[in-house]
Amino acid sequence: MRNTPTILHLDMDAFFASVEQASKPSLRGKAVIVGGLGPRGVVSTSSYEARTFGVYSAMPMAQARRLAPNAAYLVPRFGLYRSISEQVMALLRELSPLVEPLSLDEAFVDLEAGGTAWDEGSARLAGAKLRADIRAVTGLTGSVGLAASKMLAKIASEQAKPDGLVVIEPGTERALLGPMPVRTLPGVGPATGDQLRRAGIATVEEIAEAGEDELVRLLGKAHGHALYAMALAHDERPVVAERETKSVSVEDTYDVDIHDRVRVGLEVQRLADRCVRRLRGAGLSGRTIVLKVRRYDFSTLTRSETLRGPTDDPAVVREAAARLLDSVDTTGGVRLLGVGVSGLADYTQEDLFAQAAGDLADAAPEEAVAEPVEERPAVAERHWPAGHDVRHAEHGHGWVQGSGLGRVTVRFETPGSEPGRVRTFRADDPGLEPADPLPLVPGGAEGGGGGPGAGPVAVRGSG
Ligand code: DCP
Ligand code: MG
Repeated sequence: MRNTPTILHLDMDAFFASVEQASKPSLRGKAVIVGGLGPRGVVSTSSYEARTFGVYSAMPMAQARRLAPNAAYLVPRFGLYRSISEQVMALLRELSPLVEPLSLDEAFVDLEAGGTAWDEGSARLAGAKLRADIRAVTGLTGSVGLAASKMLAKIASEQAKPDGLVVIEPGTERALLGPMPVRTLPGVGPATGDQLRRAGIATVEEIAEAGEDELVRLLGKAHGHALYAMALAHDERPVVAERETKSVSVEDTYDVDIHDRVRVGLEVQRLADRCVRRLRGAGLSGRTIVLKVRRYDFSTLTRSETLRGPTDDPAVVREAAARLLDSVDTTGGVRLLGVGVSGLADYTQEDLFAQAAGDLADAAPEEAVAEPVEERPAVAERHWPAGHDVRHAEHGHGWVQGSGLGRVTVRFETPGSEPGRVRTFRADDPGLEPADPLPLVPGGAEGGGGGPGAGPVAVRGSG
């Protein structure tokens, strides 16, 4: 392991919500919640103001509405988030060829490999300059962690949140990690956390004290060995430059074969949820759901189902995986299960259209994507998803604050303006049309598109 804090981890603060606040002056400093607004929607993220009400990622939207009834509720605009993400990743690539994105808003950078930093002082400067550049180009804040390993760099950026920079000096890692809960370590999810707790191990220090043999006994060879090394702050994983993602999948091997069919079903649901979290984290959706089953005798089966359109909806992936499981005989016992999604697509405006139409038609959003045939009339009609940009012939650029009962309420403001006024129109008002997002920093978007609020942001088109 190197002995300089030259691995950088960047994580943007409340990413989707911060983009919405930068885009909509009236929402700055306010509770903003982004996610699926349909009956089974979940929270993608919440602004820090909304977090004070206890609203967090992955919470059911209905619960969020109870906790924060006065927050602004918006549907995600993935095209916009992706274009901002590309600006941020471009700044990272100026620092080093070794940039490893983990999701739209998160990446590791090996500063030493880029010749950008060689000791603590130069690393600190590079981190501070990066944060300033991100703010100048995107108007957003990101938190930076610097350490001698990926694990510690990620812990550092978590400590830096929001809007900060933390350096973990080499040599101090073990003292820092010791009192932290075991869940801090990569690879420790709720299940492993429970298992360790039952063995009386709650902190990283207690893992180190338990010793490697005990860990291997508890968690199996590979996991136990890896976790023990992490607890001693040994993390040699290199920063790996971006590769094209072909599929997203997760799998679990069980120490004891699972025989109970109900339990197998529950594990598949859990894996489906985990897979979707990863998919969403990467800003992707996919059409083909894959189930992998390794049986007691090591025979391995894969089954797949292709939907009509890409999805990132946990309910859709769960249901498809359950259907696939129906066709697999598991009576002898199962030693490994996996769920994957392939046929990946970037989120497109069309996806959002379908989803929003589903919301308006008061149906579960996934039905608009996964159900066979049957055109919904609402898709052809005009609809106005909450948070999307519009332009009015007379009043100019604004965004949809709400719609329903044949009306649409628009707030007229732009990223560079003062908070704007609200007006209500008929949903079929001929002067009103959907618009592309404007650059968050007036004139700051790449391509230098003229004066304040000039051209629309380049949103990557559908594939
Ligand atoms: N995301 C999502 N569903 C989740 C988790 C995240 O759609 N269950 C999306 C929305 C987030 C983005 O991914 O804005 C980045 O995820 P982070 O975990 O980095 O969360 P935030 O950036 O929102 O907040 P933080 O400041 O804690 O990083
Ligand atoms: Mg983030």
